[in-house]
Amino acid sequence: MKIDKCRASGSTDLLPFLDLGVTPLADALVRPEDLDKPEPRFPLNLVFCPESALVQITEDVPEDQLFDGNYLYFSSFSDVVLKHSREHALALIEERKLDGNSLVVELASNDGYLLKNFVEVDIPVLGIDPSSEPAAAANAIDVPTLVEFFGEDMADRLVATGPKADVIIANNVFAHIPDINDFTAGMKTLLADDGVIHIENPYVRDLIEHCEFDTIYHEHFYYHSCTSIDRQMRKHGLFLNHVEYFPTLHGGTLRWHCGHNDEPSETVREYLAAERAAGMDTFAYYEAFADRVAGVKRDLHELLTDLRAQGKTIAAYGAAAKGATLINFVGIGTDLVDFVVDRNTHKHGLHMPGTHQVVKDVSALVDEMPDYVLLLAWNFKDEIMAQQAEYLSRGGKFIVPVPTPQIVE
Ligand code: DWN
Repeated sequence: MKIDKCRASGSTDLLPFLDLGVTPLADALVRPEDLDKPEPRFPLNLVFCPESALVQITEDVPEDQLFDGNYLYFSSFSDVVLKHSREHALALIEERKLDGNSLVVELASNDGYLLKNFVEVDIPVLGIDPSSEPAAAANAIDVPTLVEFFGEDMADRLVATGPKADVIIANNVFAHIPDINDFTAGMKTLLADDGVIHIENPYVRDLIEHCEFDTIYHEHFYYHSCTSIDRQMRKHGLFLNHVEYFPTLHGGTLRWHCGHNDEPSETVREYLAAERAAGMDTFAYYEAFADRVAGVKRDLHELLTDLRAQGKTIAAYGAAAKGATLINFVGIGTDLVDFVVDRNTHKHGLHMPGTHQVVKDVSALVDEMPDYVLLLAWNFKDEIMAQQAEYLSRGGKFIVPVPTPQIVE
């Protein structure tokens, strides 16, 4: 269903600036027996709202279609993410003096990849995630997880029967919720008076400046800036108080620290001033993006077509959601890329949405030695190229698609 007003501000002044076509759901890998069936497809367009300063997609895909029983994203398949998460947990334990009387709640807690670090030192936690398979994996490692979509109603039920949260962690979820106001109101209700909320999401500035258009897909409703976060928090009596930047995580990620009290650190003033200076609170900053995306699409398709014309073989690495956006928007079918490899065993034997390359174990790279591998999970380039040293030593080459297609050896 197409929105006619901003999901955050309610404004009808929505300014379109990117159209990625009508695409299948990025995490909806296809089972072999379903290859001949039509896949649900939805328009994938971006608009900017001057009132909320929020970039967002125009299509509301029902949440249960996005994060239902066959949502196969497991955070624990990345060593980088596991290390980043452990460091985050240890810093929180130290800074907030967390102990057996504390409560840490993670919204979209996936497979327990983060909360397990608190469980290990007997700090009470609660995971909340609507996707049953990752939640089952979390419960299997003693991370108590409720399989539900979080919102104000759930927050009311939780505080009626238990303590408020000293820490709320919302990593890669504040972009994923169709009703951002209900979700924010729920955090306001659930947070203890002196508690802290840590929200982590890719930074829209990196998306634009590094042309990371493939990170746009239907489960990412929003593409946040410090300005949009600051405005959204204030709307609900919360305040943005600190900003941390992780330039190599998911293509550039910010961690926003929020709370009930308005006590901003210098980082907040610096980021808001830099975004104002760059014009990120205006449409002008976004309107030329589509031309750059079209350039990457043209250059990448030409590169792959030329390599195939030379008789080269090409595979891809990472059955990632961003990979689905890239191969569908650029038009990378099995005529160009034969198969995709991925460490996530839950994805093996399934097929990429729309283009239907089969997903194999990463061992297929050394076994079959394709001449080139399109790195769909480019955000883990260093981790993956180190892991695939054998493939590289035998002459294999990677192609990194963004910000501009590059062959790396
Ligand atoms: O917001 C989201 C981000 C954080 O993760 C979710 N909505 C969905 C998901 O997006 P994605 O699938 O584009 O994320 P990743 O983490 O970039 O996907 C990487 C893919 O590559 C996964 O399928 C796992 C795989 N992988 C691998 O095969 N070998 C990852 C690493 C690090 C590896 O070494």
